[in-house]
Amino acid sequence: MARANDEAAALIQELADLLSITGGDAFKIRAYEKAARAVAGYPEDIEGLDLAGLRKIPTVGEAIAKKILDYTTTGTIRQVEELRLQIPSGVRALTAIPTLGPKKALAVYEELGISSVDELATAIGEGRLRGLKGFGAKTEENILRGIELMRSSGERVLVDAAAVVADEIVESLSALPQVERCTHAGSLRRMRETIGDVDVLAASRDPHPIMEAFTALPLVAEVIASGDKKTSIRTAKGLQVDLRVVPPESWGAALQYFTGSQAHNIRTREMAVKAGLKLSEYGLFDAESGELIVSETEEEVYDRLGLPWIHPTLREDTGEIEAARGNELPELVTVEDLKGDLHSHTDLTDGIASLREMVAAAAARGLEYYAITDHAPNLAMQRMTDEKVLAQREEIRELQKSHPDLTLLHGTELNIDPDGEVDWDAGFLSAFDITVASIHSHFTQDEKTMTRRLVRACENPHVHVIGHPTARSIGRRPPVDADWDEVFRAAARTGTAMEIDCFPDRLDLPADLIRRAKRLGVKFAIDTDAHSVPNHRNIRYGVGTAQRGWLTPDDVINTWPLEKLRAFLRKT
Ligand code: DGT
Ligand code: CA
Ligand code: CA
Ligand code: ZN
Repeated sequence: MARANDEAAALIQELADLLSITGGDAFKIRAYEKAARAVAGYPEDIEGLDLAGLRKIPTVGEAIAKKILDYTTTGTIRQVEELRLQIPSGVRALTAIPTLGPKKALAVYEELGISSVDELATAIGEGRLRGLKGFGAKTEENILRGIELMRSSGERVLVDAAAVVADEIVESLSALPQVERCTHAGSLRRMRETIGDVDVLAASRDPHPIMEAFTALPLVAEVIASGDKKTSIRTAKGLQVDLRVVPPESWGAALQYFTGSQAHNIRTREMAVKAGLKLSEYGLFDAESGELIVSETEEEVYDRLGLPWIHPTLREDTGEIEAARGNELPELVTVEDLKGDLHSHTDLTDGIASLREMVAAAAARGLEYYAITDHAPNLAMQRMTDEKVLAQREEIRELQKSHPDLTLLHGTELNIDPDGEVDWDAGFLSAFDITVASIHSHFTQDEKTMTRRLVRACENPHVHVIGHPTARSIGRRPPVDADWDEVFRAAARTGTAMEIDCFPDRLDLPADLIRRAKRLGVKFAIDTDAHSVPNHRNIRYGVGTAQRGWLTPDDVINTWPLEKLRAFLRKT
């Protein structure tokens, strides 16, 4: 449904990028960027909307509405096509480096004739950027980091892009009469933060029509290989999907095999061998007789290996087999355990929905409490003021009356400045129900300075949650450098929660750091950081990340009843 919205948003964002290369008006560029986010987050399908309908999208005025209409009628935006022709493709190739802005890309292209990422990496190695105005050693280091990030993310996609495709396929195939079971497996079932390809598994005695229906799905752009056991396709966006069809009596073994990880499977296969069994993609067999052992569920497979069922998010061979053997697997936190969300934005700052709409979305999630945490004044571009935030508090009190089952908390997202200080004074801060404090600038401080900065934020009695603590953006901005154990010890000591931000390009804290923090006694908040109504759906990715970090409901403060949460927020 949202595909037209996503494509239009991508074109508007490209327009902003192209304009910033050609030196367009900064105000206009910002307006396009904002509109791109608004279109992507708009719950209604833009296909079929007329000019008046399009103008109802927040932040979309007459001019942008016309461009969107251009897209929905012609499939493209004419101005984008024109600008593409004006800008050398070499410059555009360079702007794909996340840490290289359009101006600098243009400079290396014009001054040095560099028009590819490889050429740029070589030029930096040879010191050829040294003479250029505005290019210091720090810039070079940043560009190299960006190139590295870009190369390491390779062809992988963010988890939400894979999940949307997988959901659509599983839904379509499940409706076929031949399909007895169907689900996704692979890294997506394990909730890895990036996905190489999507693996879908179906159980049936009649695979042929299923494969035919699969290759005929509208999202298929190319059939890579087709057979009755396995068929692979590629979507228009270049994502590969492998579909395997297995007989129903092998479902459990096949699902276990294709969920992986490979490292986990090596361990389970070894255990099978020791038990006189053979475990493969074709099923679970008696090693001696070769007889198939019916294993319709994963539980039966693990049970045969002498283990309790292991949750897919734990299957990375990082201690789960040992924990399973000792009956010490964690009871993982689930979406249903969450009673509240402690980080969200409205159109008072950079959100695109009103307070009323965001609160309605929280109520629809069945939450018991919900914090509104718009940006604080030091993030100047958000134009927050004391008056605005106090007026919002009044508005929330008023709105509370129509939501007897949902407690509204008035909070704010503070900015941790380079020294670890935050916006507003203690008096003003103490009137908020909750605060989230985040790093929004000075991302490249050295480890010692950054550690001190985060520790000071934890030590602030008015800071309750550290928002997206590493400030990374997957594939675009590396995590900040800090001595995380020291930060986590400070968080545990002061009763400051670490956030797990659910945005698929953040997932921050990442799972490995969550596990380290948990060992040091830290508590967590799984927050959507929603800037729109549909952003609430990202909760599954944050919960998946928390599960990969082995968290139980008790580790997560927003699974707690409100009274227990309030006691935690008193930070004594
Ligand atoms: P990805 O696609 O790179 O994000 O990661 P996965 O884990 O989805 O990997 P994929 O798609 O190559 O294979 C799906 C699962 O199938 C994998 O997690 C384990 C299983 N698998 C695939 N090939 C092998 C193999 O050669 N040996 C073993 N033990 N398992 C395999
Ligand atoms: Ca895969
Ligand atoms: Ca695969
Ligand atoms: Zn936020």
